[in-house]
Amino acid sequence: MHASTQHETSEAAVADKLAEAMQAKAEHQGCGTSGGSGKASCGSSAGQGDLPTEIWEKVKNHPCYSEEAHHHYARMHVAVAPACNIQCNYCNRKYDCANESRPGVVSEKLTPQQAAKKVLAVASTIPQMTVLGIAGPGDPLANPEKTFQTFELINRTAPDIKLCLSTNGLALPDHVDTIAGFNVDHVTITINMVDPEVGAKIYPWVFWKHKRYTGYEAAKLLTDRQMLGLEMLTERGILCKVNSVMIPGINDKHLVEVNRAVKSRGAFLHNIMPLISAPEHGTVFGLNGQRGPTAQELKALQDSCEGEMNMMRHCRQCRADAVGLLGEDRSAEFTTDKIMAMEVNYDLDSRKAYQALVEEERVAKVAAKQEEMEALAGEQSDIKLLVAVATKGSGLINEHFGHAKEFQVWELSTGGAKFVGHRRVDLYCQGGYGEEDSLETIIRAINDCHAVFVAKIGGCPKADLVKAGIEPVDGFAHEFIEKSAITWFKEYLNKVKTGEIEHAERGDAEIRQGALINAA
Ligand code: CLF
Ligand code: SF4
Repeated sequence: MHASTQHETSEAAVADKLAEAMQAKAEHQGCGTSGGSGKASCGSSAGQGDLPTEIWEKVKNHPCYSEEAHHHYARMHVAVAPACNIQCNYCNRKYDCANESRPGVVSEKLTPQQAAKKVLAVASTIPQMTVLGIAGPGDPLANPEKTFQTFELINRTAPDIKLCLSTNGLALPDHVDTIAGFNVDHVTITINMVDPEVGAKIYPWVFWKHKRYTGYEAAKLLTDRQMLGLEMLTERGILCKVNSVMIPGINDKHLVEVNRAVKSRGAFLHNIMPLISAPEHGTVFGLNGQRGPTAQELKALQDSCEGEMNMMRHCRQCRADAVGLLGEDRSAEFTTDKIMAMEVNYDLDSRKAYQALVEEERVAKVAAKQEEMEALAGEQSDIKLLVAVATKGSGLINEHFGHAKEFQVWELSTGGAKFVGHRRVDLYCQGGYGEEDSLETIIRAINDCHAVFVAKIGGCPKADLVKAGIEPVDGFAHEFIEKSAITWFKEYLNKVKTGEIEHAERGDAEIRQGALINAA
């Protein structure tokens, strides 16, 4: 499908859904939308798990802080913060901050006023956009005036939108009170080390109070400020996520210690991201051949930290002007030229009505999963395997194999289906034809999976997938992912039990490193 056709289709779908939602709202008595805070009051507890209610209220519509929410709710970034106060060896300052973006991406910089207009434009077009983040293209707290002016404008004009901030932490302790004053509930700090000896291999310098520090001294200053900032935020009840870039041979083993240190200071979520490094990014690590981790190395580290605290596995390392669900990129629809020419109709009631529908979808998804889990209850098996899923969101298997720009990866066991990551791939279907080269890279990207669930797939890629030992599954098109995966897994276990198939472990998979310009 051409990009424009796809866009028109999704806009039509939003319009239809919105019309339905408004109708439902008119008929529905119990879904109040009143309340001074302007936040939707018709939330469900789908996905709450054992989270305390006050925390759940903060994370339930935040696509980064709740894995379950990321299938349904979108975020946007505004690129108002160009300057940075440190240097990371995985960053080239020609591009966006690599602590919350993939290397090699350049965002369109905005003034706070342009940013506010853009937020209203996106909020009117994408009613499931619930979070505004400032994540670069440099460090938001190295640009405090622009960052806080933007927050002030958004608080005034779009009070239902949650504010989110991502920082390297150097300037954080100086701004904690201001952050709390703007009701920012979510702050991310990128913490790659708690040992300055390790830090000296990652950060050549930091710039603080008009002075440049280098080596051990720079890393010591940075880690002390990061820990202090984290403590100050958690004392104030602000939810903190810690991002860490996994750099094999430099901090991979050390990140377990980082995990313990941030957990003990009250961090809510730890997001261990792979280093993405290639010579064309022009970074120190890219040029000196520093490799990123494989998919299995990343997953093993995330698994080993999981007993300690919540691990984020659905991060897309998105750009400083990202718009849309995680994994989709609609930033091209909202360039400065386009938003300045747009008529903005920010309507809180229709946003809430749409979100009420989303909540119904979430409840239905959880109920379907529950039914299937009951069917799995008597099963005894040590088998644990991965499957890949092509999805456009909403927790559904609703993407064609050839149109998928990424595959979600789910781990299946008798304990159920668990989201464990995603793999970005090159489009297989380009201009109506399948690309053999991209099929090979797709197979390498999901090589650790036993099956791939898709809404539709052609004969050629099907045959090649089977040859590679990956079962293409298209019998659950437009059904819920978790329920379908559990149903398939139950059948798989039966086949193993009856001897129809033999279970075998799969090999490792690749995390895509190159061709990042224009990536979401
Ligand atoms: Fe943006 Fe970050 Fe807020 Fe999310 S992103 S500032 S917490 S709203 Fe999310 Fe993007 Fe990963 Fe960041 S997927 S890079 S974790
Ligand atoms: Fe680059 Fe971000 Fe590091 Fe600054 S904090 S050097 S922008 S990766």
